[in-house]
Amino acid sequence: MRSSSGEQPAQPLPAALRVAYQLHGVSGHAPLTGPVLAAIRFGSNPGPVTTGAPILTIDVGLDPLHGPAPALAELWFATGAVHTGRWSDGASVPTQVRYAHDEHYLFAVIELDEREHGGILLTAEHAYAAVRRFQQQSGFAHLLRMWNYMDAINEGAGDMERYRQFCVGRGRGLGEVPQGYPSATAVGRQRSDHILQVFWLASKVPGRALENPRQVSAYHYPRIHGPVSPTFARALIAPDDCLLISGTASIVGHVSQHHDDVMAQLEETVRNLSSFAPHISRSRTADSKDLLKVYVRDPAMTDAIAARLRELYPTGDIIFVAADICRRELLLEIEAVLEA
Ligand code: 3EB
Repeated sequence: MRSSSGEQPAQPLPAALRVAYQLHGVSGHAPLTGPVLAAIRFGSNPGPVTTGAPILTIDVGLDPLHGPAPALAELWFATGAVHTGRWSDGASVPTQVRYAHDEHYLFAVIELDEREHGGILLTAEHAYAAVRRFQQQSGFAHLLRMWNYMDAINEGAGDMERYRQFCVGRGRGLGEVPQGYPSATAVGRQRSDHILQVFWLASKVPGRALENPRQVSAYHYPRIHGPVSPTFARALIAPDDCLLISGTASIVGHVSQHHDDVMAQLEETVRNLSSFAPHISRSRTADSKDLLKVYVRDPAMTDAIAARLRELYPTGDIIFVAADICRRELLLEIEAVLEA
């Protein structure tokens, strides 16, 4: 990573990762230009993506929470020419990976129908086994950031809860990751479409995983949270020095805090996010942005949450989407990209 020590980096640093939220029909967000690697589109009627170049489009069934729900897209800009493609494993029920890459970064997605793979555990196992095999031969060996969107994340009791079953399948499919885990998000859609959607950002050179001093590492959670621990890092510094913060909730140590009080959960979550302040890149410019995505269980709470967050992060770009969080007592989760 870029450092102030004056050492020469072993390889040239990739150009900075740039991310933007594009809100159609909302003033104050200028149209964005430049080659795009991937567009993640929210809502059931996503708007057009304004690019003529090859691009990976990922439509997620999470609804934006911005008043009269305009179309919302999250754009990951490319650092050079973009190539797109598809890859398939040889399994009897094949798993397809759609991807786009430039010289430094790769974005990819797997979408599997749970009904074809025998439930959430096996679907997650198939998806992650495919991630592993694809990554090994892709030329972009290092997982930086992963998102997992699924149906009914809190359905089922105890170890049968679907999130915990997902964690079992993910752990089995992915196996050991000696390079370290990526940062991640795992949340639930609020309307069923039977699809497990896994998408990720990877690179040719490794990032640097970070843990949160206020929290037990998820991969060391005690048994009470499920038979297989979640396999993600709390945050990761990408090769360009961009800080990718995982979905962060009101958890201290390994215990959920402030059950049934969304505003208290918000304050705790913000304290957790603040742990990463020492890792914000020193090479930031006036163009560097902070992007926050807030997953809100009860859409009626959006305005109160938004008012407080705009106070705390007046210059940040903040979007809100409706989602269920992976523990039923958790009412919100926030992920962030702090550009280098
Ligand atoms: C937590 O801290 C809240 O399973 O990939 C946050 C981010 C959470 C990622 C995952 C889960 C995941 O345990 C839940």
